[in-house]
Amino acid sequence: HYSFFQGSPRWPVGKTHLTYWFDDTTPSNAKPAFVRAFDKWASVTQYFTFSETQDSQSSDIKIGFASGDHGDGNPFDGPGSTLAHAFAPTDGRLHCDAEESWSIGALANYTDLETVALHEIGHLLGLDHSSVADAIMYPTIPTGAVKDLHDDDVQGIKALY
Ligand code: TQI
Ligand code: CA
Ligand code: ZN
Ligand code: ZN
Repeated sequence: HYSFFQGSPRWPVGKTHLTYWFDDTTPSNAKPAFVRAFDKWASVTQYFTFSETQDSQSSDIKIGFASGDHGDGNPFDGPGSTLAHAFAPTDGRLHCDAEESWSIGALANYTDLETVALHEIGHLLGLDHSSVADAIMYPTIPTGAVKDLHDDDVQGIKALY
């Protein structure tokens, strides 16, 4: 079953459009994977819409790649282990560990960026981890085919918004 963060933080009532911004550490081929992940959340929630902005100041969500200590108190740890993290609403920061072997699409020995992006966007929207093994918010990285959102993820986001 899905769960929320302590206190169920969420984006404000009426704020259904969120903008995202890629900092200059984001590889250009990573962007379409994020765009697909945002589109998946938008289509299942029928609540949120997302669009890219070039204006970091006004952006709701800020995406970047970093390695080691990158100034937010949650240092990355080199290849493996922690792959990415995102903060609960309404922080909006989403960071990927630049030292991972990322792939666009499932590939043996690589981590599929779109799957991780789907999971981290769930955190950005207010979902904590789920106990349903097939849910995107389940705290184990799935292997093989790129995963889609599960009914449990959709139920969770619909319960929060
Ligand atoms: N990063 C953890 C995660 O996103 C960081 C984390 C732990 C976290 N607890 C949290 C973030 C609570 C927000 C709220 O879960 S990770 C997976 C999964 C990670 C893990 O790199 O370990 C995915 C990133 F679910 F597969 F384990 C993406 Cl999909
Ligand atoms: Ca790592
Ligand atoms: Zn970080
Ligand atoms: Zn997680």
